[in-house]
Amino acid sequence: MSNLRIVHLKPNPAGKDRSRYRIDTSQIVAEWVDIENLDAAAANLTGVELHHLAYPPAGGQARWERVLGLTGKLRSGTTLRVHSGKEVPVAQLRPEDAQGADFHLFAQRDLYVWNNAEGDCAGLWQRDLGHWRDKACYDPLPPEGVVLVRRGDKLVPDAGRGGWL
Ligand SMILES: [Ca+2]
Repeated sequence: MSNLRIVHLKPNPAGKDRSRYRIDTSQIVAEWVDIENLDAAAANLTGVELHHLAYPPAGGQARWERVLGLTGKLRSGTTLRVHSGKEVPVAQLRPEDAQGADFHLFAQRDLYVWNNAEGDCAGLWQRDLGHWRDKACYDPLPPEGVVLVRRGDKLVPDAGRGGWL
């Protein structure tokens, strides 16, 4: 089993426009998740889907919802960043959204993905084999502008610069 791991997630970009009717492109791509291949060999991404927990508008039980399907291979030790929103050139990303990843993919929908109020989980579903490659969750109300980092099964605010990354 390969070691494909959800390592960082920025669910609540700084300065986000909270109107549901005006989507700001530079804000939406500032929401992202990093997937790293920690294995010594390349990881095959074909058949792997990124999912998150969606909550019905009327309330009730959260369910897994597909964000997008991945394809291709991820080389050993490299990181793929999946941004919410439609594709923009990497040069147009803010520095903090461009740096720290080797490859950038976009969910290609004008929708924020990662829940703020309810918290959320990121999951890598291996569709053809019917099992999870990895899963990690964060608590409700993540701080604005903060990159959550992986600790065990959770994504949490970084306790201190440099110590863990
Ligand atoms: Ca969000």
